[in-house]
Amino acid sequence: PRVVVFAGGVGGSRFTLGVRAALAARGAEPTVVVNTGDDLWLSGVRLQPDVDSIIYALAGVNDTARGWGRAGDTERVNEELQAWGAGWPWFTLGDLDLGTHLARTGWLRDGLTPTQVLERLSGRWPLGARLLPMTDAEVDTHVVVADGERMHFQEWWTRHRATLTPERFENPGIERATPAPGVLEAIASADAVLLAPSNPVVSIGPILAVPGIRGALRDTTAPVVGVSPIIGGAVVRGMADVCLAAIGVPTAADAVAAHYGARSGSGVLDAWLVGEEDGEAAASVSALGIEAHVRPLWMTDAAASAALAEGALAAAGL
Ligand code: GDP
Ligand code: FO1
Ligand code: CA
Repeated sequence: PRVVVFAGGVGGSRFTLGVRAALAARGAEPTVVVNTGDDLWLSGVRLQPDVDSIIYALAGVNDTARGWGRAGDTERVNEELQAWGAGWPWFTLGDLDLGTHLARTGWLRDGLTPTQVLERLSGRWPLGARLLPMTDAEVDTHVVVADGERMHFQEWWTRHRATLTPERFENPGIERATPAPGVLEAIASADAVLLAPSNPVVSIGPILAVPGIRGALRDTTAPVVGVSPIIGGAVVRGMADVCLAAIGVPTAADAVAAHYGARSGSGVLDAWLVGEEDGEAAASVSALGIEAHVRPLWMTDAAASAALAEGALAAAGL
């Protein structure tokens, strides 16, 4: 079957690992549409945190404890950058990770598109998945905080740890962006589209905000199945609760489903996987016109991620 996954970093890569395993048993590989809203320029290089999280996780070279970057990385170059006063003092660029950024930046400067660069980056290890950026446009996520100050999402998160109350999230220029080549085609010809349990506001949000992608989800003949990133009324890790509050959505599995909406109405979901801890949310999800499936949602290891992916595929009728 042809399966498309929408994904951010940590939740996205854990879920993608599960989907890859579940599809391997069916002789297929997923196409993953990755959020590029987290991307930024720093010290002359282009970073793509969510893209790199997924590449590293699929290659098995990721730092699983920290949740970003390469396992066993060192920080010699970073110390030197800090000594020069370059980059951000609160932001660490690992030595191995910098190799990725240098390779990517060089290819971008050679004139390759982000899609072509990602194709090259995907060739080093057998990833068992096709990775596509959501768009080739630079539409980095900005956060506007209480006093009207605007900063890059990475500064808001890694420097301020989401302690500055966000007024809104913006992706400047996204209204003029187009989906990366292959994205609309993959959605249109899919047998299932899965929304990973990624941050609904700053991971799945930017993907859905690329003009044409939301419409493609509404038009595809494939079922669209989402997995709740909220378990027992709380985030597993990260700052999705702060992001959701900023857009007026409670940190609850059914509220996130309502935010995405039913495809039978004006939304994008046919089915929604909620945790066993949120069994009572299932009724309100069904009332939205979205099929609710109660499942264990904890991706604690590869087997749990694969079981979750099996549940999502089953909800899509695969
Ligand atoms: P980021 O880009 O690194 O922030 O990662 P994503 O946007 O892909 O995913 C972040 C979300 O993943 C958070 O809101 C977490 O609640 C969710 N998440 C992390 N681990 C799990 C898990 O094991 N199960 C579920 N259901 N959600 C998870
Ligand atoms: N997160 C941090 O909390 N501190 C860092 O210094 C940091 C560096 C970093 C470098 C490359 C990269 O791809 C990701 C990095 N992250 C870091 C993670 C990243 O900021 C976020 O956790 C995700 O973008 C959130 O989605
Ligand atoms: Ca992210």
